[in-house]
Amino acid sequence: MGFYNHDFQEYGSMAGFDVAQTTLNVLDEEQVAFYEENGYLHIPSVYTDEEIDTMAEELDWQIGTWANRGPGWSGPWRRVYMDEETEQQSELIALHDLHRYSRAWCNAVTHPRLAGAIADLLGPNVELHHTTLHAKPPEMGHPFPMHQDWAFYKHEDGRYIDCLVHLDDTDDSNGCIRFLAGSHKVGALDHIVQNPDGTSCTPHLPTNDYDLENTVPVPAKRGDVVVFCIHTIHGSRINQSDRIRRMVRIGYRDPENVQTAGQSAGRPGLMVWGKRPRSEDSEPFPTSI
Ligand SMILES: O=C(O)CCC(=O)C(=O)O
Repeated sequence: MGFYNHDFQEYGSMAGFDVAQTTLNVLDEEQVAFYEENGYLHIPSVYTDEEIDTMAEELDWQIGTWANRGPGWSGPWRRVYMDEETEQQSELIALHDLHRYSRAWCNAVTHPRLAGAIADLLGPNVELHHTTLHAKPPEMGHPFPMHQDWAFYKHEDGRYIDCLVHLDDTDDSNGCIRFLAGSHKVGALDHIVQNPDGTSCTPHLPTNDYDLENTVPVPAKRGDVVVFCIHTIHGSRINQSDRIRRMVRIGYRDPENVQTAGQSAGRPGLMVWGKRPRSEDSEPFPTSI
């Protein structure tokens, strides 16, 4: 029986996941140790073929109906990564909060195999923070400069994990994700947020100091998820293949890791594993937001 007919707790119990246990739920100790050492982890086959087919179908509907298609991230890095002609033609298809647009994506963000794996890395309590689509169109699909996701949604500490859900097989030819292994250990870094003329640009790390050549490519299959710490430095190359490369990022945090700025700030998320602890000064959510 598929998980689409059940809420995650019910399905989690049926599928043998104990949402309250303190031992590992989905990952093994070697996987946890790899994440702790490198700041990223490739988790194969998180979604079944049937699940990913439904997610891909509804994603294509979201792309056709709601997503934005544009030049993507701004900044001086563009002319380092792309020649003039490519830079003018390169595009990114993006959309935030896919779980608010269709059911398959609501099910995807609460899937017990993913939520259980994140609990293995974060601790017993896991809160959904956001989802973001990054689709790279064929041939000149948008590359990503080296950066930490912390620069986009600043949190007090490293108890935050981003998950890249793969809707297509990836390798370097279509712009797979690449990481600077172990870079999460340096913590949050200042990013470039201004063009030379003083206007603002998308946060990124200096291209002279951070080179994609020094990163580890992590090719993955459709249905796999690659997870990484909010402080892990990463980027990706242009999509030079003849097919679109679709990837969706899901951000999860420990609910006690306070957000200080950026995307989705101040917005409470769904608890996908465990419980939201109450501190002495916290109040129940108001009904006006
Ligand atoms: O989609 C990609 O290739 C990279 C995405 C990325 O850097 C991010 O989501 O932070």
